[in-house]
Amino acid sequence: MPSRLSDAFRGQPIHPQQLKHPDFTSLQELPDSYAWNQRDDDYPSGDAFATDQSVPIIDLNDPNALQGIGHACKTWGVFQVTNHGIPTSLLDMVECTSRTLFSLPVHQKLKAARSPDGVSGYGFARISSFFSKLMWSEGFTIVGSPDEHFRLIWPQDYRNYCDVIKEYKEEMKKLAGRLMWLMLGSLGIIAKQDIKWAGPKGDFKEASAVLQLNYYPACPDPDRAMGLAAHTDSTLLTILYQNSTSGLQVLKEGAGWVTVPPLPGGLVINLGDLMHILSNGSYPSILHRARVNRTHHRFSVAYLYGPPSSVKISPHPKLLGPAQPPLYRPVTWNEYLDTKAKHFNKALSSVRVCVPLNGLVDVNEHNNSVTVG
Ligand SMILES: O=C(O)CCC(=O)C(=O)O
Repeated sequence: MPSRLSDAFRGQPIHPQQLKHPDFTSLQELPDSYAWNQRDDDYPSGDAFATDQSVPIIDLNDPNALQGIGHACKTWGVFQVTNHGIPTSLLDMVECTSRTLFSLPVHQKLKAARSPDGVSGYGFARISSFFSKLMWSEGFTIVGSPDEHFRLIWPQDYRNYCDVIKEYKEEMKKLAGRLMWLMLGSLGIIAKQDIKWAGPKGDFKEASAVLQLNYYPACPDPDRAMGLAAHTDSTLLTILYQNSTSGLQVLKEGAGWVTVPPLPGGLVINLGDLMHILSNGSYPSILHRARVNRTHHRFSVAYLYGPPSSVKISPHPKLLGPAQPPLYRPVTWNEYLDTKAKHFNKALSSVRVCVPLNGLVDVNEHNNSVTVG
């Protein structure tokens, strides 16, 4: 994990109002501070309009998975995977850990509260500081080991919960490395030496990651509430587990907000801003948000994956040529997080060095007002 990740957020401390976490279960009506209007974010609001488009599903055992992933990355920037090798029992255990954590009384969870300028721990969505309205969700961010924070919450039996998280992170790391090669392969980058930071074995051993547990309590007025506002992730890629309650939506150009339905045993893979940079703008970093449900609680677990802290991500040389100049300057994950924390809705354009030539379109151009993830 980038060691300076917390520094990247210091410019945007959480507003004190956002530190007073409510007990959602006690709220029978949606407080005004949680009621979102169209003007509270810059994107189409309300329900996704009818579309026959759906996020691609890729079976990782399919011999044509690479082609399927290439197509999904280019046209959507998000897809779901099956046969990914993560045991269902582990997904169940991580959901159970998350459910147990979030169902604790607020005062107990606040023992592990994220500090105003920190990253790890319990609290509101980090992106809350960029919006005037509050989000109907709770989060728990795990950077490195969960031991320190879990010990505060469960002094007696934190070890079991820590073991689940550690195992989950290890398995996710392997899957993320596999997905990286599939995505790179689909861009025509296939040799291990083409990505030096993948390491001698090509297993991306030094990669960084953050685990984000999200909880969206049942909400008395879901149409006016927002679980997590529209944002793109700063990552190379994100692996999202969602429980059986739907809520994740992605913004598909020409179709509006498309719901990504929970797929039993499946995982959602979305591309982040760093992959958009690496692909020189050809793979979109997908704008997404989470809605809430009137009767069902929703849980999701996001594995946010990026390069080692010293590595600069830049448009890959194999994708460049006289008619394809690099669109972005090289950035480390830390530098990009710094940029995103300051200019969240202009982060990609602020690291951009040139406009595409020959009528080529930067696929994230329409996302000019993306927010930090
Ligand atoms: O809960 C979800 O479906 C989305 C979560 C997400 O976007 C995030 O944690 O950054």
